[in-house]
Amino acid sequence: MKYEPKILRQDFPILQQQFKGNQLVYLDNAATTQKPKSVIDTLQQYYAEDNANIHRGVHYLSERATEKYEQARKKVQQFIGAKETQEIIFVRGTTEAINLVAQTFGKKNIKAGDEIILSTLEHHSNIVPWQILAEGVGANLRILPITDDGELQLEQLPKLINSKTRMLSIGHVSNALGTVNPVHEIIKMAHEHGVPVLLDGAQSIPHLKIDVQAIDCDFFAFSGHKLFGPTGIGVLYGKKSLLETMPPYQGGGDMIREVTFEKTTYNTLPYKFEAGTPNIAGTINSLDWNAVQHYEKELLDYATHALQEVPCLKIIGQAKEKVGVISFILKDIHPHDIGTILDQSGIAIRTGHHCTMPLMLRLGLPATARASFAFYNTREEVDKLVEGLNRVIKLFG
Ligand code: 7TS
Repeated sequence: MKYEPKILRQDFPILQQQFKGNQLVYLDNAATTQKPKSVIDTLQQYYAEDNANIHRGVHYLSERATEKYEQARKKVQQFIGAKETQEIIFVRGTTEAINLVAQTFGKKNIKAGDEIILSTLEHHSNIVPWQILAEGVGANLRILPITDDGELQLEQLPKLINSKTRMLSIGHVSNALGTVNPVHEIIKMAHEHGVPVLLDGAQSIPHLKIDVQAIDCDFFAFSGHKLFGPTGIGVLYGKKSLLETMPPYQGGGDMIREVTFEKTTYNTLPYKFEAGTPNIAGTINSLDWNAVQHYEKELLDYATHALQEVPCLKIIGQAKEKVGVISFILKDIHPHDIGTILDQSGIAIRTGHHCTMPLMLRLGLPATARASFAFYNTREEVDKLVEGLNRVIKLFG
């Protein structure tokens, strides 16, 4: 069947809107994706017909809500190729997932003088939780550097891994540059030294088919809202053998087996890590998302060529393997000015440091403009972006 983004996008009500007299061109999908009607309807239906707390009531509604919540866990398990549902922990998003691992696995296993490897490409969400941990226990961060094209310097990794390395936490795809990292090789190298690997999958899950068993990562974190779902829901995948050894993250309802003032015993996986009432409605959504990688690659190639034709535009991040993102600068025009002028024509991009300040420092840039794509974007939208950028150039002479 032919891939028809123009038909697919009809399922996304927000994309039908006009802004300031122009059809919305939404190119900020790395920040958050838009939601199809099926997701919006499921949320509405949940609160209108199914709402009850889970794992608690004996009544019909509670049982039904629990069933839907657990069905969602099963869907996620299948979606990312995990071995068991017990390995799927619902959290608020990527940020919470990484903090959970740092504060539980990290606190238990990382001691003074130990080392944690990150890379220059990381989002702040995959830096600061490790920094907080490292400051607390006296551990050190080691940083895998990048090339000027925005690729990891993989050959440096063997020099960074040593007997003090306790964790390697790395983004699968860079949100700022779109670089796809060679995670198979990285994980193989880390495992040869007995080092566990957390993959920040926030930007890979919307673009690549994920199979956590094939990748063999020890933890994988992602956010629902970057995958056409609601905000406030995300997933931490962890290998069961590791999750079982980890202490709980937050204390509260649902995560316990028995509580007395003297001692509390904890629930089994995955509930041990799901304290309190979660975002139940957020989990219950269709994830029947067939791979659209071919179309997205074509669109990214089209956009890359089109943007290269814009006078004085420089694409930042020229990795051989990229998905979803084009960062760029335009002469000495400040990216915020580019974004503001494009916005007047209904074109939404992101400008700034993209929560990757260490990467911007490495690139010697305060900020970039970033267009980021989803499967519903079209070549016509890319053309409008190019027209918009030409208007920016005219305005700024
Ligand atoms: N990791 C990566 C690689 C990300 O791109 C983001 C969000 C996060 C973690 C945090 O995800 P959250 O859902 O927990 O907030 N990235 C962006 C972005 O590129 N623009 O806005 C948010």
